[in-house]
Amino acid sequence: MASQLGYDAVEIFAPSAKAVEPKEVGGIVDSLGLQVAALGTGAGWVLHGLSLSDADNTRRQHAVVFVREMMDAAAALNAPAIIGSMQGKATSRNDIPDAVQRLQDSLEVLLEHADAIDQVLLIEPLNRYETNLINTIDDGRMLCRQLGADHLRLLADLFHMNIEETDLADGIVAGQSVIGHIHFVDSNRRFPGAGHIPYAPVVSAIRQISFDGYLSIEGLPWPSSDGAAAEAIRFIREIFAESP
Ligand code: LER
Ligand code: MN
Repeated sequence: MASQLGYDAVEIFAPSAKAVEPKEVGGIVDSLGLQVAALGTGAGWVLHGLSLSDADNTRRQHAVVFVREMMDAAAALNAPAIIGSMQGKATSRNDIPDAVQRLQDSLEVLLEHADAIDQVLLIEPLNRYETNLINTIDDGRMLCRQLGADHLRLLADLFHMNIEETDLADGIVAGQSVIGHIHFVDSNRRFPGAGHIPYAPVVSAIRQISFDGYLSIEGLPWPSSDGAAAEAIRFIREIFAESP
């Protein structure tokens, strides 16, 4: 369906690295003229309760291994892995600085691996209802600066940004040097065009920073998966043609 609709790539959300057989997935996307845009690691949190900021060192170690295996599966498909909900959250306000430190420690290990396999790792700021660690593009930029890693980039998700940023376009421009991937989705998490994000300034900002990564549709399957996929690419073509 993605290929028929004219998409360049698909983003994969898999339950674990074992579920991604790179030869099989690579063969399918190759045969359809598609790429893999990214591989999400959120199942580590959703299905296994793992997080890179866990206060329990053994569990945190499991989270690091889970993400590292995902990074290897992604790299075999020439794609970056995404750390979104796997950043975890602090259990109380007081625990935030320590949790951020634990996240940084985990990321340092993973970024050494990213260097070794020469593949980007994406970290995604999430809205306040999902984490209290990395919420904004600014938080993400600070993290990038502190870690000083060659292979760390930000994933800018318009749904989260709509909740946390003062201004969507300003956030994108501020993230110019670090944004490597965009979740192009509307305020209500439906396909772009189905909510109330003003897209013209967002498109201008994306052009202004000469963004050359993927605009990935992480939208709800509304009114259906196929309907959302078809409407999203139609809207993207229209809005990019209209906003030169
Ligand atoms: C993942 O890309 C994301 O946006 C998170 O909200 C998942 O919970
Ligand atoms: Mn997202």
